[in-house]
Amino acid sequence: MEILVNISESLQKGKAKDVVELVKQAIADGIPASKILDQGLLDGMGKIGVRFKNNEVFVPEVLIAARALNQGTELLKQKLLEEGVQPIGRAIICTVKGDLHDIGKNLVKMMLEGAGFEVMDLGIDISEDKIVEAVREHKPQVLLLSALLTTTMNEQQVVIDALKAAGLRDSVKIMVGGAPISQSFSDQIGADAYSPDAASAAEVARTFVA
Ligand code: B1M
Repeated sequence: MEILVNISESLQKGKAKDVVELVKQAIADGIPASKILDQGLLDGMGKIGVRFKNNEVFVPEVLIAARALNQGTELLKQKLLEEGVQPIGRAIICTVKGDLHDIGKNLVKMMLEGAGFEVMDLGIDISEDKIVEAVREHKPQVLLLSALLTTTMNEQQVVIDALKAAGLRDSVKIMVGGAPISQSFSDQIGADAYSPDAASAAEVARTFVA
């Protein structure tokens, strides 16, 4: 449907106003909200994710596209509830204790939302105790930990140990990422997956709820 292609393309260009107008038009045309979401907004965000991964677009373009995505989904929320559309899964994300970097984490969050997850963002500088509590209370399928400093990357291990001690380790898939993190570090600390960038994080998270 042409209007869905236009939504996707406007989103990729970061044209939030056009996205809003087109989404309103699509709703008025009687297109189901789930279709507008999947074939319009999420299609656009998915394509931006691929181009970001290939270094064809950069952080500002992703942030602008994500703003357009948010404005579009805001219009669809009520309709989606009425149609009974469920998120594909629940994820918790944060930057670990002692670390204030959140640009990468926010990108990962946006990609996860773009992939259809309900994402709870605990924020930055989050202690293992708070993470354990959040996992206990909200029972996510996926927990994503971001660390940007060599001095805070070991906090990811601390979180995994705390989840083990709380008997919650096997209740959640743990993904780690951030500039100093590698596959071998992820293996060493017993995480379930490492992702080098936001787009692949969303792809891997999807496999955990498939
Ligand atoms: Co700081 N900082 N910083 N910093 N900072 C770095 C990380 C650093 C490499 C700069 C440098 O020295 N060259 C260096 C770390 C050195 C090291 O540990 N080896 C550093 C330092 C030293 C510091 C301070 C200690 C500086 C000081 O005060 N002396 C201090 C620490 C504060 C703290 O956290 N306690 C500090 C502070 C800051 C600012 C507050 C000023 C600011 C952060 C603002 C913010 O985030 N709101 C800042 C910034 C901006 C940077 C740089 C310049 C940029 C980081 C960034 O946002 N990149 C950074 C240098 C650099 O990377 N060029 C630097 C863009 C972002 C999209 O990439 O976060 O890597 P990134 O995320 C990627 C992937 O890593 C991945 O996906 C993202 C997108 O694809 N990813 C995940 C990230 N999290 C993931 C989680 C996942 C999966 C993938 O879950 C599974």
